[in-house]
Amino acid sequence: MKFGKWYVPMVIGIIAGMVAGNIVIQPDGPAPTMSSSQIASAQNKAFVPPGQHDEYYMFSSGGHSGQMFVIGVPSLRRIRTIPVFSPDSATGYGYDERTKELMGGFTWGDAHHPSLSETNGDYDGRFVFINDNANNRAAMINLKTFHTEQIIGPIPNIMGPHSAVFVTPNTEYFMMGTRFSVPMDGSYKELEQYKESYNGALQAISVDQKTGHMTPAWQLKLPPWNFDLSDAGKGPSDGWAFLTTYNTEEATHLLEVNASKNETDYILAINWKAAEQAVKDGKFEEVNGQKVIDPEKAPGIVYAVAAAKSPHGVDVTPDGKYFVGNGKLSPIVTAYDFEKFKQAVENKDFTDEVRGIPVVNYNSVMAAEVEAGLGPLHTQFGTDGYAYTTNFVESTVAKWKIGEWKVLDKVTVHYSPGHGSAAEGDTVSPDGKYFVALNKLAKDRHLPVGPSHPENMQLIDIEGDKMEIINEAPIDPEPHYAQIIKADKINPVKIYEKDENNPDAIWSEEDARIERNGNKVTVYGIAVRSRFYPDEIKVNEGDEVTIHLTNIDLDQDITHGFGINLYDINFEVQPGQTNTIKFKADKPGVFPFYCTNFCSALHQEMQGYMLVKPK
Ligand code: CUK
Ligand code: CUA
Repeated sequence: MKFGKWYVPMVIGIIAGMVAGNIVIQPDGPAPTMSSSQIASAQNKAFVPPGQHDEYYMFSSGGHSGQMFVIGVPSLRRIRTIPVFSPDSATGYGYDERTKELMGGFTWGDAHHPSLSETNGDYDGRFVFINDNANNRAAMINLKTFHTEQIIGPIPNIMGPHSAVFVTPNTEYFMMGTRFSVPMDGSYKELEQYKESYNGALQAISVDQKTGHMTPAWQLKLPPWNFDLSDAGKGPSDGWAFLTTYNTEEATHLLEVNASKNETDYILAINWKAAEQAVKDGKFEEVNGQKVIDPEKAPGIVYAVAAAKSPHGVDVTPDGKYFVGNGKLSPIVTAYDFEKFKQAVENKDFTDEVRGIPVVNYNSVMAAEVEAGLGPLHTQFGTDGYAYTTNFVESTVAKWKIGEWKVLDKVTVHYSPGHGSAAEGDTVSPDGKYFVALNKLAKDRHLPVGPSHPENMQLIDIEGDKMEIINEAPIDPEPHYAQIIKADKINPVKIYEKDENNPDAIWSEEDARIERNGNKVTVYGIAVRSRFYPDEIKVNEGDEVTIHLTNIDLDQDITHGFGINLYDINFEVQPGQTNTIKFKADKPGVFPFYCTNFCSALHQEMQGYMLVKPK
């Protein structure tokens, strides 16, 4: 099998670099400066004057911070951090009962890939989903409130759902492929039994269209390969999902580079509608409460096609006609023709079968090999068939065109881009205009802050023939992937609607009270500029205390906080919101509580006392 003209010495260089753990080839030294005309152009295009809003929201993964970052484009101003998998004392996330329960006892997560809900393959601004690679979880953020509303997991049988999440064109499902293989029944098996007893999987999670709530639907059992970034088909390829694998060697010690031994790995094409049908037909096994489909027993679901050495992301073109695999250890991006792929499947034009998975004839379905550069990782799309691929090793973004299949322009970024994100760039109708390179290293691009530097986002104007860097900003670790959506698609609520039926809520100071039942004390309180009612809470040492607090200030942006000194408690109530905390009054003494969130000129006066009477 041949993959076009390879730069053999470069490939060897990349692999040698990978082995040495030294794949970053940029020299240290001052960052290149822009010319005055470039600066003028950048100011003109990226400056958003005070008081004006950005044209786009960018939802970025917060990586191992466990959170999601909301950033304005083109200003690159960080507008909000949405706490998801880690506690956040600034918003009280992880302290009150609702969010404590959401976090399920974990204190961190590794959020990689946000996925905005779609209707007909276009972002619809309802929800955004994100995966937790560390703890096999998935979260849903409601874009009406920008709150994490649901977290599911740890989902049994799967491990490290990294190649996730990606939604199907009408958000029927979002899917997560696994990075790690494990014994799928949760049992103990030695690594020597890896090939027989370990499996990867594709997890499908169904989405309630009204609420956005998630339910694990089924799991597709896959060989013990590691799966990388995936995408759902659209248009003609709707009904299919694509995953790359980079460990067809089935290696357990990847650092010995035995996972890079094979000249080719695979892209898996998965007919998820056939998988859905298999579940309806009862062709699954129930394992730990999950419906597990074994493709060897339900053929017609999984196909493989060769891909250049250890591919990274696979992306589907806006028209759904091609899926493109990014070579990582090979300098090419391969475009596969989906129509030809379907024909090859129908004609059984297979060259091989691996673990019961038919391998489709590469030469029948390959449309083009684009020489993108060193270390191509991910591709996004613009208007008129333009595509933008991040090259990690050579720190560039390459622009190429579907159909022409050659690189038309390249821009050097600083440094080492992982993902890139174009405006609506993975939908059926990308906007063009902007591309943000999510660079893994900032090095000397910003003021030095000690040995470790932030990551670096660079905004590239992609409207003209030549790409132009017009803005950049540091960002905390780690924006793996981000999606950029038109700002007018999102309409958050200004206040929580008054919920008269919530038994925990009260709406006037007359209803404020403290109830005692044995050693259980329940406080029904309100926060209103600038007092708490009640503002004296008297309990006995050892009491089980529940505090329901409602913010009756039904005014935009009047959020109150509630922190208790030395009790490790702090939470917030947004306008119209009721939140609850429960704790044991196990420390006797006098403990002030106060509003932690600035709310008025009398914010400093907004306080009270909790008196815990010793036994
Ligand atoms: S993976 Cu490709 S660069 Cu987590 Cu999205 Cu990081
Ligand atoms: Cu209420 Cu500060």
